[in-house]
Amino acid sequence: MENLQGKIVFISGASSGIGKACAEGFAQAGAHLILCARSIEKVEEIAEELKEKFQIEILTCKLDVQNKTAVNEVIDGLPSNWKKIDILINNAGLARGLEKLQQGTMDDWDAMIDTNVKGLLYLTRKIVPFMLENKVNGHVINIGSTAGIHAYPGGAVYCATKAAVKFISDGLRMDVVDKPIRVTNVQPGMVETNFSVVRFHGDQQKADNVYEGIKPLIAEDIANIVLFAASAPPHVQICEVTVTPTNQATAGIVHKEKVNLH
Ligand code: 8X3
Repeated sequence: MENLQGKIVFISGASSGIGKACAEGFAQAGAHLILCARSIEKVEEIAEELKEKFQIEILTCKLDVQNKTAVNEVIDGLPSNWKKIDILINNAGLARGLEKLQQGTMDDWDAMIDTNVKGLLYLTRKIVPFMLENKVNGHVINIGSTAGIHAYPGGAVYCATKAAVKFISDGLRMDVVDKPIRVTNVQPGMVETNFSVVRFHGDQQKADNVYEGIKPLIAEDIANIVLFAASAPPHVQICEVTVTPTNQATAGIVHKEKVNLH
């Protein structure tokens, strides 16, 4: 396997969940990190802890990937030695709402499309040229979803954004086929993070119900797969990984043990 020591890894949405778990995994592997999130306080806290524990360098940035101007400014403003990014992890993403489309909230749609699709595109557009200029063995790792393979009721827009992540990954892989750049789309099913709390606008009870009666994946399960793809030898491109809990077959087909019937 490839040594990740000293590589520069850019992670969006690094303040929690899969992004945070990836930060921990790559830090442990000795990589240097650029951690971005809307909450600078949270990423700074994570950075302090990881720097001390693993003796690595970390740059933190406050960034809402929906904001094209902010993406341009943050990436253009990186110190030149930090622009030599080896691995981009497009993790920032969210689901909002589970209403039928005809009852959906347009602001929720904007947040999902602007973050999951446009934000991912903006970062990729800015960072892939650095990989080419710096002649690194670059790697773009997108966090897609099983929701991008099969739609489910109430998920039309979220599922569409993750289908877009799949096709952006496939298209980019073609666009860099003659370059030393790998593109991986990791498509997790149910992962217990703050994903459902965000989807239900902070309703913890509704979020807990999603994972009741099933053992969901945890963020570290996904980080392990991201690390595996990143540390494969440079000639090995893991194009796509789909991972679900054992009792989930597709985005919409889940077996749950009946609990708390009374
Ligand atoms: C998350 C997968 O099925 O919970 O991306 O929407 S699902």
